[in-house]
Amino acid sequence: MVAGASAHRLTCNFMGSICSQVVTSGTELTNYISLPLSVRILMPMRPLKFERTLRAAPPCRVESASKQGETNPMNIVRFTSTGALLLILLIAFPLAGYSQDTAEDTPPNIIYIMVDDMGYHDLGCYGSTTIQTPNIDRIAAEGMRFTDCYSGDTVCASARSTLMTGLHKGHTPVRGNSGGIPLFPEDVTVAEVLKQGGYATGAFGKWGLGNQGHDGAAERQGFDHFFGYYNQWHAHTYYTHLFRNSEKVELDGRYTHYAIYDEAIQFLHEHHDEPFFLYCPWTPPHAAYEIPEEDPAYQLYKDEPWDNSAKVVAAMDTMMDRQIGEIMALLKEYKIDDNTIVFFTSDNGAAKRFDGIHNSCGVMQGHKRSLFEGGIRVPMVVRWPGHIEAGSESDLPWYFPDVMPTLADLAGLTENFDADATINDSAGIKGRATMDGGVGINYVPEGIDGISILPTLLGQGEQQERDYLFWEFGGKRAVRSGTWKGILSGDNFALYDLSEDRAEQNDLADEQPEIAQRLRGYAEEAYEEQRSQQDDGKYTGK
Ligand SMILES: [Ca+2]
Ligand SMILES: [Ca+2]
Repeated sequence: MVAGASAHRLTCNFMGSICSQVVTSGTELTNYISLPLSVRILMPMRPLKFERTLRAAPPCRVESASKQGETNPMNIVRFTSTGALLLILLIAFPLAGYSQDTAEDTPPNIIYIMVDDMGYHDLGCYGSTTIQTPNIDRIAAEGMRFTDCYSGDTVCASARSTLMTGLHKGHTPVRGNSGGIPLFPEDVTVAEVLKQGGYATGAFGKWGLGNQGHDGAAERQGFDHFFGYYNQWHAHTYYTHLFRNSEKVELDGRYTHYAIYDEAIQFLHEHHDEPFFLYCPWTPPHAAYEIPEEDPAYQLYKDEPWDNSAKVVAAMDTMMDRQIGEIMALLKEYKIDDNTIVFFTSDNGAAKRFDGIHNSCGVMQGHKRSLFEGGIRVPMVVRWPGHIEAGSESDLPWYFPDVMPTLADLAGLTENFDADATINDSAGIKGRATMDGGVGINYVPEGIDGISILPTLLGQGEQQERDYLFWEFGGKRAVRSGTWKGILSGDNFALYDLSEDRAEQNDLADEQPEIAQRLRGYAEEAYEEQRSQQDDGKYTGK
């Protein structure tokens, strides 16, 4: 290459023993010829499709070195001659034919961490100045932060039902909050979808959708392994027994969340070398406000001039942040950091606002058990290096029912649709092909309320739009459409413009009658009568 001609950068991701090497000259590149053939050529922000058939790897991206791109420094191969470029392409493409069963054909691992009753503003990356969450803040800095993400409900169990089924509160099977109202066998969960896609599935924390030994139990709803509380009333203390796949486990006074965390880590150790779905519906900072006094996170806040619940909530958040930092370090240790997508969120708004201390809901009205923004808007940060742009932010309104189709999309489970297969009789849902005469369910049911938000996460493709998001609680209904939010309470319908009025102070229903009428129509159409909300056994504390 003549002097002054632009150099080129070829960005590749070589897996296996060579993945951490940085090559600086064309000469050294020839060393790769004799290396193992498990090679993946993978681009940051590349189109995403995990096909399960042999196919050619996508071509490497070649870009001018004078245009400084945001590439992963670990995977940069630099060279300065077109000869070397041709050599690399010649090397790479024959190797690409051997990419079957390598990471190229492997869907990403999925970690979904959902803490309990954490407020929208209780993280540094959402403006907290009192609660230290450096590791979660780093997930945001290295991934995408959502400003307008919502839970599917304003309390624990039904929020989990919307998350697990892709159905909003007007359709989802579990609408009550006793913790003992069960999912039925025919209800399709996120875990069942991913399990049919070959994922190892584990849940560690608070289930809330059926008691131990019943059909709603997590291990009968797609999870290979569950450890924690089945009934959320059981989760109102951190010093009790737990359950592992419905078997009672005595902890002899150990803090339950430590045990839950340890078992989640054990799951990672056991499944790091295969696609896994690690679901962590962790219980902190839900009341009771309890944490071992010797925990470093409590020590951090013990001398603050706050009431004790404010100290303990902060400590619980910082404790989980520390554990999340350990999980992220473990992903790096296992070299699965770049093939693991990590979600962090809260299951509903803050249980207490802590105004004047943490200001957990900021200007938003309400808190847990309210359909105002303070009750349903939640933090959501998502990290997947090389795929989700670092430090990005989105104001897309989305919520828990979107998780199932999004994760299925991530896992490449959106092919082979069978519109005629009936897979959920009670909900009248038709959808994807079934296995074994409809017992095991393949893929995402048609007719769910959620949509995939993968195009937004990846910054590519067209994000599907929809008319509205829907919530119901205590006889009130709420909808969001664009920046408009409406709340139906009895005969009264209030309309707010969230772009200017996140506090929902100014009812514009009279000023904007057409918009109010449209949203009220959504609120009325979205709700269908619930099926039996009978507990499968009242929680007895046993
Ligand atoms: Ca909750
Ligand atoms: Ca099921």
